Amino acid sequence: MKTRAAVAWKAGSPLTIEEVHLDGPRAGEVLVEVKATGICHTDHYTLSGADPEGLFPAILGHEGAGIVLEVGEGVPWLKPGDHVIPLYTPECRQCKFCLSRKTNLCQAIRATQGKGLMPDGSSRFKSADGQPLFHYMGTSTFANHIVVPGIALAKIREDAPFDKVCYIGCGVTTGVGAVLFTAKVEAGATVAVFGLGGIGLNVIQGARMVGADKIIGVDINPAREAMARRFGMTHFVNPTEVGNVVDHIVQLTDGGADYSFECVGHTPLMRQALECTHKGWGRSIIIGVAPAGAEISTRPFQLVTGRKWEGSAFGGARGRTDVPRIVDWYMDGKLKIDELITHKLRLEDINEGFALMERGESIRSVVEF
Ligand code: NAD
Ligand code: AHE
Ligand code: ZN
Repeated sequence: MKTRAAVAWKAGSPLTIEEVHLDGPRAGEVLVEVKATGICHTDHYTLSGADPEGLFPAILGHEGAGIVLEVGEGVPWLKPGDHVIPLYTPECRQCKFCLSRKTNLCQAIRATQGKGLMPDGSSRFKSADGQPLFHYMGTSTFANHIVVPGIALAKIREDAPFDKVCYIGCGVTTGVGAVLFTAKVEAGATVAVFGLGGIGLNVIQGARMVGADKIIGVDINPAREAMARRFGMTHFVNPTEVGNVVDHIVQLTDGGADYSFECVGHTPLMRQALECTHKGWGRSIIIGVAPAGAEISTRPFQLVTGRKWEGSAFGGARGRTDVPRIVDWYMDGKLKIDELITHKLRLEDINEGFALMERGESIRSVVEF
């Protein structure tokens, strides 16, 4: 079939809107009509050329929601008409990783996904002149129609609005899940959040959901303060206004935060996030994605004295199991999403979504098809 997509031809260049060819689903695969997609900073990161796994030409996008149109053989749990959220972290429920119960990082299709291909090693997308286009994160939600492995689709309730719950496909789940599933923050804890964008604000609302006591937000953009306070932040720190961010947070928290989350992808901040946690038990969770070649460092003494450095991908969520529950939390009013979607765009205007992010003017831009 033919469909419309925003194509990334090369690193650093704007996307172009094209009519592209899409082959139908093979065994284990599903054809989905994407109704809406968010633009996450990770799309920006890959488009910039900083992603060592970045491939071009490709169709980016990984924060979508849509409707199943056709189901290949061997996917009995889905049928045409089902509402779904594509999962860049699938859940096969059979691989060593899924069966371990210790991680959400299903590896069933990770190798081909990282090469921009479907599990059989081929692409379903071609440009109008027949050139194969790479898939991205197994999702490519900047296309109006996509083919996705069945294990990479979470079935969600039909009354959930696509233009809001698409954000659960990455940002909401990543932020809220890092608090609930990765860190398992407890009521009364003190939490420091570095970076108050599309991810960090969801860490803040996760911390509020579990009853954290002090929730400290750190951002160089003063415009983030008001929104973060609405989501539960109790203290705002602008690094350009305090001498030493680590000392400042240690003072605010009587010795250090119980938990911190880095939601920017900047290695000096990752160090600060670790070092502002409490001696003996502080845990710092890296969420931000740093550019190719970047490395983190700290004095090993920070770890010897009981702080723990950890990471979280897709909030530690098992997509097919947890994403439908997170959609319910939103529909039941336990989670806020609408306020974070600051801009709605047509596919033709998708480059404006990237520009708004660069200028720090948007939290989430959502493209509706
Ligand atoms: P965003 O652009 O919406 O937000 C980034 C925020 O960081 C902005 O508010 C910006 O002002 C702030 N910031 C930038 N430099 C800063 C600094 N030096 N000090 C303090 N604040 C600073 O981005 P996002 O969509 O929230 O994504 C954040 C990061 O999380 C990105 O690196 C993204 O790739 C990553 N991410 C990771 C996962 C995962 O599963 N681990 C999932 C989604 C996104
Ligand atoms: N390709 C990058 C890695 C990017 C990365 O860490 N991605 C996160 C999700 S970001 C979503 O916005 C993730 O899930 N990582 C686990 C995985 O298996 O990719 C690089 O640096 O190579
Ligand atoms: Zn993302």
